[in-house]
Amino acid sequence: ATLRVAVIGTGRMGADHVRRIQSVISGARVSAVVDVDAERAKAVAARVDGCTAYTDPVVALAAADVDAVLVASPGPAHEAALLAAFAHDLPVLCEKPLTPDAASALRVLEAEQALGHRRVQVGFMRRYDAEYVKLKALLETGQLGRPLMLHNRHRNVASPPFFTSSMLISDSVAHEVDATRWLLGHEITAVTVLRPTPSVNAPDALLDPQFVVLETDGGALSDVEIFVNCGFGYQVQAEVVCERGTARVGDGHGLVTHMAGRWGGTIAQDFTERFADAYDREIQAWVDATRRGEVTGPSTWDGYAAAAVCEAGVRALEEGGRAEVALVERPALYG
Ligand code: NAD
Ligand code: ISE
Repeated sequence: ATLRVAVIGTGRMGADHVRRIQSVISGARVSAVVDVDAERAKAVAARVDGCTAYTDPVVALAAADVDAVLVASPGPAHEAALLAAFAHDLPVLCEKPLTPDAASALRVLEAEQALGHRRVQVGFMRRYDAEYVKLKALLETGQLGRPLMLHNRHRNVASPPFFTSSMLISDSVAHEVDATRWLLGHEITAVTVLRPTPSVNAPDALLDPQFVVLETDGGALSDVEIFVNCGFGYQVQAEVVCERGTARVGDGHGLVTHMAGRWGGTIAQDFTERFADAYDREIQAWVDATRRGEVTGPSTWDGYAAAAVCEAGVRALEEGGRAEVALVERPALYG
C-alpha cells in the first residue's frame, strides 16, 4: 500500500521533501504536514491532494491516515517529534542532526531500545550520494590499502542569520563526522578545532572558517575545513589517503567548457542542488525499506555518535585544545 507520510516542519528541507515525495519518488504520498507556523503548513498542504495541515506534531501523529513520519523541523525540536512517533511505533526519517546534543540523543537511543526495534533512519544523505557511494565501495575492496587520512572541505555560500559559531560544528561538520565514521568504519575518539582569523565576510562574531581534526579508533585522522560564508559556491569534497593510493570526490567537473581563451564549469550554489539526487535516493530508500517492514541507513546509534562527537567539537572550539569523545557502549540493537 502507498505509505502515508506526515512531514513535520515545512521550511526549506521539509517543503522540498514534500515535493520529492509527491512528484519524484514512488510508493508514498504526504497525508499530513505540521508546522508551528500555521500559515506555512496550510500553504504547503494546499498544494497536495488529501493533505491535512497541523500545528502540533502530537495531534498529527495520532491521525488515522499517518503510517510514517519525516522530521524536518530544526534540530532542537527533533527529540519531541521522535518520541511522539515512537508513542505510535511509527517509522521515522529524521533530518540530521538526530538531536543537537549527546544527552538528548541518548534519550532517543534509549527510547528506541525500549520499543525493541529500530524505527529511525537519520538524514545523513552523503551516504546516498553517487560519488560517496563509489568511494566507500572502493575502500571496501581494500585495493588502496589502509586509510591513513581523510581531507574534507565543506563550503557554503552564506550562513543563515541564526547560525552560531558552534553550529558550524553541530549543524555542518556533523555531515563529515558521519561520513568519516561511515567511510572508514571507525569511531571518532577526539576532536581538535583550530580558529583562523574570521573572514571579513563572516557575520559579526561568527568564527568562520574553522579547521577541525577528528581522531579515530582505527588510528586515522580526518580533517575538515568548514567555511559557511565562502561566497562563491556550495562545495563538499573529500580525499582519502591510503597506504597504496588516494581517492577523491566532489570536484564537480560534470560539464567543462572551453571558450574565449578560458576553460571552466559551474559550481552548485546550495545543498538542494549539489545533493538533489542523494536526497531522492535517501527518501526512496526509506520508503522502500519501510514498505518492506525494514529499517535501513544511518541509525539512531549513528545519530547519537555524531551528536557526541559534535558536542566534543563544540567543547574544543570554546575551550581550545583537544576534547575527547565519550560514547556509551553500543547497544546490541545496532549490531
Ligand atoms: P527551516 O528553518 O527552513 O525550516 C524549519 C521549519 O520547522 C520552519 O517552517 C519552522 O516554522 C518549523 N518548526 C519549528 N519548530 C517546529 C516544531 N516544534 N514543530 C513543527 N515545526 C516546527 O529549516 P531547514 O533548513 O529546512 O532545516 C530543517 C532540518 O533539516 C534541520 O534539522 C536541518 O539541520 C536539516 N537540514 C538538512 C540538510 C541536509 O543537507 N541534509 C540541509 C538543510 C537542513
Ligand atoms: C545544513 O543544515 C546542511 O545540512 C547542509 O548540508 C550543510 O551544508 C549546511 O552547512 C548546514 O547548515
